Amino acid sequence: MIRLPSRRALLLGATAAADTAMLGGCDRLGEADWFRRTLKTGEDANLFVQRLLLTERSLAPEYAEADISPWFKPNGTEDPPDEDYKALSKGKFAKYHLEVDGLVEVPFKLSLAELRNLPARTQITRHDCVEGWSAIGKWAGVPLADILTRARLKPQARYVVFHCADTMDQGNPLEGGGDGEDAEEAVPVDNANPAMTKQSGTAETKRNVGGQQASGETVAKGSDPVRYYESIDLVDAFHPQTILAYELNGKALPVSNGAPLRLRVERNLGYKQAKYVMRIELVESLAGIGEGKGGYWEDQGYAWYAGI
Ligand SMILES: Nc1nc2c(c(=O)[nH]1)N[C@H]1C(S)=C(S)[C@@H](COP(=O)(O)O)O[C@H]1N2
Ligand SMILES: [Mo]
Repeated sequence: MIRLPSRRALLLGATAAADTAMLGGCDRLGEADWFRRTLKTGEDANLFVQRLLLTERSLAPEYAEADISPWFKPNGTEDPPDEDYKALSKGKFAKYHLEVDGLVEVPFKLSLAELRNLPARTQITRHDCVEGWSAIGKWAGVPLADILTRARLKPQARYVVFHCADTMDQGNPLEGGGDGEDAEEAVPVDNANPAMTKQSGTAETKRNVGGQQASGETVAKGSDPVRYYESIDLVDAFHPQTILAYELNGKALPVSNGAPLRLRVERNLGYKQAKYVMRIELVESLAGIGEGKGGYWEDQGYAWYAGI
C-alpha cells in the first residue's frame, strides 16, 4: 500500500526547500518578512514580482568608491565655443541660472548656489558610450524629481527637454576644430552667436533654445548650427537616480564633463547624459523641438529610448 505524505510533512518540506534557496544566495530576500509571506499567499507573490521588477531591476547598479575610474573620459563637446557660455565659465558660473519652464505652473530660475543648497543625491554609476567605452564616476546633484515637483507640472506635460549651451555643427563635421577622433563626429561651431538658433530648412523657422530668443541670424558655415539637446519621459525624469549633477568625484564638475550642471539619467546610454544644461522645458510633444526626434543624436538617427 502506498503511503501518501501527510500535509504537515509536505509543508515542512516546502519550508525546508525555501530555506535552502535562501541560503543559496537569497539571504537578503529571506530576511524580509514580506518575502517569507510570499511563500504562503498569492497576494504577496504579486508584491514580490512588483518590487522585483519595479524596484530592484529598475535601479542602475551602484558601485563602491574603489571602483571609480581614475579618469572620466570627456566626450563630444569638451569646451563649449559659445561666447555666453565662456563668460559664465570665466566667472566660475556665479551668474549661471538654470531655467525651468514650458508646461509648468511655476516657471523659475535657480542659481548654482541655490541648486547646491537643495537636498542632494550622490551615486557611483557606470557611464556607457555607444562608441565603446565606459567609465565609473561618483556624481552628486539635485534629484530632477524635486525640481519638477517644485515647478508643478501641468497635466499635458509628457517630456522633459534639456537645452544645452554647446552649439554643434551637424552639417560640416570636419570643420570647426572639434574633437576629430570622435567617431560620432560631433564638432562644435567656432564663433557661434550665443543667440543663434537652429534653422531648419527655411530662414523663417526660428527655434527657441537654451533660453535664448531666436535671432534669426545664421552662422557663415553653410550648415545648420544647432545646440545640443536631449529629452526623457516622465518615468525616467522621476526615477530616483535621475539627478542634475554639479559634482564629479567629490569636486565641482569640470567644464569637459559638462559644468556647471549635467543630467545623469542612469540606465541610459551616454548621449542621453546632457552636459551644459541651461534650460529645462516641459513639453507635450517632441515634434516642435530641433528636428523632432527628441535629441541632437536622435535627429542624426540614434534611438530616442537608449535604455541599458
Ligand atoms: N551638451 C552635450 N551633452 C553631451 C554631449 C555633447 O557633446 N554635448 N555628448 C554626449 C555623449 S555622446 C557622451 S558619451 C557623454 C559624455 O560625457 P562626458 O564628457 O562626461 O564623458 O555626454 C553626452 N552629453
Ligand atoms: Mo557617447
